[in-house]
Amino acid sequence: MNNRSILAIILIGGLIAGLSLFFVLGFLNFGAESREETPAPKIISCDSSGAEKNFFITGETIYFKGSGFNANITAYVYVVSDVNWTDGMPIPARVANTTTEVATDASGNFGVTKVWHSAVHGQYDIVVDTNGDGKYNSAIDALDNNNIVGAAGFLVTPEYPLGAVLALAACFAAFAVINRKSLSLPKRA
Ligand SMILES: [Ca+2]
Ligand SMILES: [Ca+2]
Repeated sequence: MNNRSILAIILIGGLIAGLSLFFVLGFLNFGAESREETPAPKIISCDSSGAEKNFFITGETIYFKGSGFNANITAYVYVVSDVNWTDGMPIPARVANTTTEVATDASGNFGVTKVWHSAVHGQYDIVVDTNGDGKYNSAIDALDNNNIVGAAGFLVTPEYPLGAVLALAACFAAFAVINRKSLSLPKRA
């Protein structure tokens, strides 16, 4: 065998190895993409008509709705104080007097569902634990999270008395007048 044929064998061998690697990587990548086609289910906090709502007043009723679940399952619902979620973490204790279960329909959805009859002041998230293991699994469980500043799913604030609102409005008006005056001062040469 001369040097030329050895070189040719090395080149052909390299080419075959390269092509095989290309196809194997392409196949693995395709597999990853097809897995991503099943997104995690979604939930949102909403009002009684189903419109998304993230700001509530103490004593208001809070609703939620969801889609993208497995069909005809009973999943476990937790309203919890706002936390940072990481995959696999245990779900914190449920807030008292909130809904504990929800059932999905034949399409894997559930419509507007009351989750908390009379909400208490605070920042909260909702998680639906679909496999009932008491842990948050990002691929299969649904979160209502990151909808307000501070990253909570919804906020419940006390209702301010009318007097306080009027006083605040007066402050804003006074501030606007002062601002106007300072703007109309003659400029220095
Ligand atoms: Ca889970
Ligand atoms: Ca929300």
